[in-house]
This record gives sequence, C-alpha cells and structure tokens, in this order.
Amino acid sequence: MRDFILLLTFAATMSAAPVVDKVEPPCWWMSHSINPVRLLIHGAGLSGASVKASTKGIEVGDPRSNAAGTYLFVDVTIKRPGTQQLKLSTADGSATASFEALPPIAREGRFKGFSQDDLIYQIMPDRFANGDPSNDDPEVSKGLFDRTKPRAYHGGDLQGVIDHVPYLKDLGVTAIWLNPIYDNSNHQSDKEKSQGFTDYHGYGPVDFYAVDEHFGDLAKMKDLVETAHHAGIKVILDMIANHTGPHHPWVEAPPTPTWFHGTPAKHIAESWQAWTLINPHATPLLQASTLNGWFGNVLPDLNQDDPEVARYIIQNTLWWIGSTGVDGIREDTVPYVPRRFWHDWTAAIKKEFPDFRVVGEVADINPAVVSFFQGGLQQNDRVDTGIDTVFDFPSYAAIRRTFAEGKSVRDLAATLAHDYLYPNPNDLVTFLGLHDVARFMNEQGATLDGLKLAFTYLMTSRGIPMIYYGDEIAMTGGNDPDNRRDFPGGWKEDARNAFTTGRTPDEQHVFDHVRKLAQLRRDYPVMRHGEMKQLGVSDEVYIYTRGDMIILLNNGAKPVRIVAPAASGTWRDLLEVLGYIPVRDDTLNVTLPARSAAIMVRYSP
Ligand SMILES: [Ca+2]
Ligand SMILES: [Ca+2]
Ligand SMILES: [Ca+2]
Repeated sequence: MRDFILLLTFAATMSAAPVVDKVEPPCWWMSHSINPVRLLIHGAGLSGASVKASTKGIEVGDPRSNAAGTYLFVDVTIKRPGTQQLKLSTADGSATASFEALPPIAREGRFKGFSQDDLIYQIMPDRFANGDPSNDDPEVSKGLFDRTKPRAYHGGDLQGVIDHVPYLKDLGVTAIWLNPIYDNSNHQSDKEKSQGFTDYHGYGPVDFYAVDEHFGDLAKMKDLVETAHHAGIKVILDMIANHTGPHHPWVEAPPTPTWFHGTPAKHIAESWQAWTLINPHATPLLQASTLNGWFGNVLPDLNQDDPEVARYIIQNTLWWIGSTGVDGIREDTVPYVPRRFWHDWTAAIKKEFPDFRVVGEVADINPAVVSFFQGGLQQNDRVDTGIDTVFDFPSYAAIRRTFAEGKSVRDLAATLAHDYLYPNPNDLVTFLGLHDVARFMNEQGATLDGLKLAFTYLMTSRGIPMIYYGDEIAMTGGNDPDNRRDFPGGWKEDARNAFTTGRTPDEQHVFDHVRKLAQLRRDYPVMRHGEMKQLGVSDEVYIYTRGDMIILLNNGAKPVRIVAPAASGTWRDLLEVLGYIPVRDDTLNVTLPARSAAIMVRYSP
C-alpha cells in the first residue's frame, strides 16, 4: 500500500502538463469600462504557462501564476465578440479553456437603481415558494433537503419567485431583494447535524460565479429579472465582499498568499466593536478584530488590501450586474470591509452603471455608527464609501419598541433627531423586520393593531420602505432560523395558500392594510417625496406631515383628542377611520380611536 501511494505521488509530480478547470469570469463584454478584464484561471501545472487566444478577437497580456502553479492571472482585452479557446502551454504540454467575448451590454430597461419611489420586498429564496420540485434535493444522499428541519433546504427557488410576481405586483411592491443566490456548500455543518445545518440562506458562497443548484441557474435568474422588469418590479441582488463560506476551495489553496486574513488554523477571532471603526483615536490594531476577524469565527475573511482580491470582487460584482440586469445590490456586512475598498468598488459600479444603487448592511442600532457608512460625505478618515444608502436599523428598533411593545412614541420621534448625521436620511431603507431578527408578531406585546400602526408609520415616514416576506400577513417566528418559516401556500402540498384565497381573517386584515398603504404611496407622491415635519408628539400621539399631508398616529390604549394646525376647508382621511373632517380657523380637531392612524389630505370635490 505504501509503495502504491509513493507511486501516485511520483506520478503527480511527473505529469505536470497543465490542467484547467475554471476561468473566472467565464465571459466579459466589449466596450466595458473594465477592459482588459483580469481572468483568474484555476487548474494545475500552470507555472510558467503562456496563454494564446484562438482568434484576434481578444488580446492576451502576460500571465502570472501563483507559486503552486494552481492559479494563473491574465489580462484579456476584448476587441470583438465570439467564443475563444485559450491555449495554455508549458514545457510539459498544453490545455485549453473556453472564454466568451460578448457584445456590448444591453442596457434598455435594466440597471435602473431604486429610490424613494420604491417599495422593496425581501425574499429568502429557499423559504418563499417552490416553483421547481426537481431541484429540491440535487444530492439526495446528503440529506440537505428536509422541510421539517429549520436549518435544512426547504425547496424554495427562483421559479417560485417568478411564479409569484403577480402576487407582488398586486401587493404594490416595486422592487424585490433576494437573499444571496451564489452557489453555497453542499456540506452539512458537523455540529448540530440533527438540525440539518445547511447554507440554505446563501451567506456561505463556495463559487462566486454560479447560482446555487437548489435555486436554479443563471438562465433562471435572467428569467426572473426579465419577468420582474416586465411587471414594473426592480430586482436587488444580495452580494458579499467580506468573506467566503468555510468550504470555498480558496480556503485550502488560496490564489495568493495574502488572499485571506489568516488561515483556518490561525486567524483573528471576530468581535463586533463598531465604535473602533468610527473612532478617530482607534488604531488599526484595535480595529483588527472587527475588520479582519473571521465573521462569527467561522467565515474566512477576504483581504481586500490584496489588489488581486479587490480586483476579483469588483469584477465579480460587475459580472453579476451585467449578466443578470439587476437594478441594485444589498451589500452584506459593510463595516467589516476597509472603507477605501468600498470607495473603489462603488466607483467601478457607477462608472459602468450610473443609475445603479447600493444599500449596505450596517447592523447596528446606533445612528452614529450606521450613518458613518452612508456615502456622499468624507468622514474622519477622509473616505467617502460611495454606498448610496444603508438600512435604518436605529428606526427599526424604535418601531419595535413603540408599536410592538407599546412604549412611548416619543422614542420613535426622537430617533429621527439623529438624521442630521446621515449624508442623506431620506434614502434610508426602513423596515420593521428582516431575516436576522425575530418577527414583529413575536415581540412581547405585539398585536395586529400594533403591526398595522407600524406599517402605517413605515409607509408614511421618510425613507425607502421594505417589507420582509410574510410580514404583510402577520407571520410569526422567533429568532433565526424560526423567523424564516415557509410562506404558506408556496408549496403545492401546503394545507392552504396565503398567496391567494387561503388567508385567515387576521392575515387578510393586515394584507389589506399593507396593500392599501402601497396604493396610497403610489397615488400620492408627497408620501414618497414630501418633506417630513414633526408637528407634535406625546407618549401616545405622533403628528407629522409629508408635504401637505398630515399623518396622525395614536399608539395609546384609549381614544385621544388631537388638535393640529391645518388649512381651513374639508379634509379627508385616506385610511377611512375618520372620514371627511371640516376644518375651521386653521385648526384640525378630531378624536382618533385607540391604536389607530389617519392619513389626512385636503379634499377638493
Ligand atoms: Ca425547488
Ligand atoms: Ca450548492
Ligand atoms: Ca473583513
């Protein structure tokens, strides 16, 4: 046996003819702002290889291999579209690899960005709808698919999203954010195997140039974007630049020695110390556990200070945008990446796709931390990230305290006092739930009336509102993964279908309210663009305006008399709680029922 192993080793050393198994990116466009594009070719025996193209449609630069001969970096300039066979030759032999030179990117109706005119809907593809049962369990023996286990794959996919575009359109959604669709590992985590611990959520990529086979493929993703665009719905893709999944092949054999911060055996443990990132007195040493640590102490941390890593990520982002036609990106774990990288990354995106927009995840409830990462301003490090907007976690926390727990509404009003910190507070993406927090309805004290008030606030206050799938039907669920239950009716074997006629009365009640708010937001531009001004606030009552619209919220358990300045004439409550109200002496004087809201506009018959 020992001799046999020696023989194999010997054979491996001798048979050094080059082998190629992957070219990244697999294609690129003519007339692109990145031209030449840098290819990362993976294989074996690539040391000292020369690279020749099969036609004059592309020009090939001087290749460089890593020490192990497993990766080759080579620049290609695209002159004409067409399929290329790249021939890689060494003294020991040659190999070929395909690369597609594409015509210039088609732009019509694509890369549109998102704005205050939009209503975003977040979908976790594995948990929304199963449109293609044939992809549920690609590797049956591994047992990754099991709807009874909260951390296993449940079978939801891109076809399921396509199938429910009419539902989203009817609800009034104008943009969808999909959690990551990259190919994730087909390993189950060794710990907690009984729970079916998989990467169904998409945040552990093992291939940055492929769609996970549980969700579909690149062609299916293009279908999804086209179908959504046809319905007037934009698409926001979730992307990750901070880390890879623990099973990415780079972890065992990185393309450069500095590809990652550390190795599985020796790396910095991640510890979230956001204050070090915004603090002018903090040293790089103090920031290292947040910036360079392995997220959750599990996910290998990419080193964006290695220029090859930075270039790889930038090209990868532009490849996904160009290949799919998406309109925006939701970028994961923004604070854990050097801000200088974000500056370069957003500049590269905007150069090619000027209307494109990025929303960054800064999961912190301190506005001083969150605002630091919104682009449009150089902060104390002289860096402008260029990231268009960020999620409004501080408001989210206040919305929960106010409308779920029933605490004083002053807290919510006071949160907006920090808006002066943001380069652009009106573009913040606001929400009352998302995939990383327990559902609104699971908060202590949460009621349907509270949820409706929270939605009214969300859709009438400043920002770009976002709905987490299922909150529009008051879905319940505790912390991750319980907050990611399957949408009822997304699977044909489900007992009822809440996408159509199978809603319970409570679900229908909230759904109708959210749909109504979405319609109002569509029909009344001031709800999207009107300046937000606070007129009055007490423990129970919040009165504010959007342009010439007045919003009244009563978060208290009793009816309350509200007096507010308003032009004389007839006013009307768009939510139909108060009906038509005559206003005299420029004073609105109404009684608002317990835990309800009114959206007042001037009525002109
Ligand atoms: Ca499926
Ligand atoms: Ca996979
Ligand atoms: Ca990092």
